[in-house]
Amino acid sequence: MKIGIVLYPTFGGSGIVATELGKELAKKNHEIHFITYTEPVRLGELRKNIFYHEVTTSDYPLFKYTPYEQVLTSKLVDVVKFEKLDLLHVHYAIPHASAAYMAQQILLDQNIKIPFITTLHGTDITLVGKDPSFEPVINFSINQSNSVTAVSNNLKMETNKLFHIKNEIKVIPNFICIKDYELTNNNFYKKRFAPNGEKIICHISNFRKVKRIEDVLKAFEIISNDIKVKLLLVGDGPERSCLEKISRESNFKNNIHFLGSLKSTKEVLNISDLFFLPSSTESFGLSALEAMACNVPVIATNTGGIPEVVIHGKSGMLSNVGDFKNMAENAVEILSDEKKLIRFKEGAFNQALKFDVKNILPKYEKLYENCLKNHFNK
Ligand code: GMT
Repeated sequence: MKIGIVLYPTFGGSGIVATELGKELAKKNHEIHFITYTEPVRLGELRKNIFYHEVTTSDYPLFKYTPYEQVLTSKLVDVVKFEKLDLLHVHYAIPHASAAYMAQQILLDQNIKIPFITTLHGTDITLVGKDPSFEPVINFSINQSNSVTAVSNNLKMETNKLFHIKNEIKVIPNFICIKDYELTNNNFYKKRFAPNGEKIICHISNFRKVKRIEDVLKAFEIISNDIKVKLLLVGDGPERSCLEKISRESNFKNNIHFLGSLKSTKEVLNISDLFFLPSSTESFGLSALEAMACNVPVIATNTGGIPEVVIHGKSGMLSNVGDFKNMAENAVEILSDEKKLIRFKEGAFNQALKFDVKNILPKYEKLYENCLKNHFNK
């Protein structure tokens, strides 16, 4: 199949899932065309069956805001026609689903039929999408999609609650390629950050408010009273400078490291003992899955789709949103008992195996086949 994948190319989970999906499909001899505004961070080197089409906008003095959606639409029309694509798969509804719908209509006018699939990732529904300034367009373009998927049952439920959705939303969970997370020799990094055998806690995100990283700092302070620990914070975003200020003013400043954004997080996860994800909402929690793939148990909140990914008492522990004291207690319970820690590490890895690409990729391939069949039999 020739598939156009539209995505956000940044460190966010939706872009990572879309890029990894394209890479895996390319390995199975599908021809993949990534369409976005800059090279996706996880794309890596040139590969067989993978092409990248950049959407370039130009400024015109009249435009206060660059009309990205229109430029993307034109690019979709161009790529579908020239590369003879079979279908479009757009990740994150805003503005990709409405751009795909528009491209579909323009192509139809030229007697070219192409279906498009929309994958909902979370904030496109739960935070941004429900905003009245986006809602009618999102609602319409989800209903116009030839197939719709959500990354968790919870996101499907939220979408049906917040919008008037007429078509069936199929749940296809996010995935990881477990082989990519194999343990490597990590002594160098371990010594660098934990020279005296301290346990390592880490958090990885885009440092937005929804991640509640201040709860990681509060829990870390409590944990530090009982256990020798170091905290690694990976990523960047609007909350970073405020968090840096809090941490610099704390008694633990020498035990907290802000590492910034990393293209590969495996090296940090491979030296970590616990991963923290105290978000106020999370449709799935891809970073938690990546942690578990590296044998790292997760301390998280029992919100959104997280309980579908992290199993309380097995692959991690869940607390109510904002209950950093309970998160700290759970962390101490796991970290202070070596046998328990090993059991949780095994539990984390076993849970991650369920989301290995070999279990999830066939679901997407089947979806594509059905979508094409339905579209052309209409
Ligand atoms: O986590 C973010 O804020 C980024 C966002 C994105 O769109 O990249 O992540 C969302 O999609 C990920 C991939 O499906 C999910 O794993 C995240 O849980 C989801 N984030 C939220 O729902 C807050």
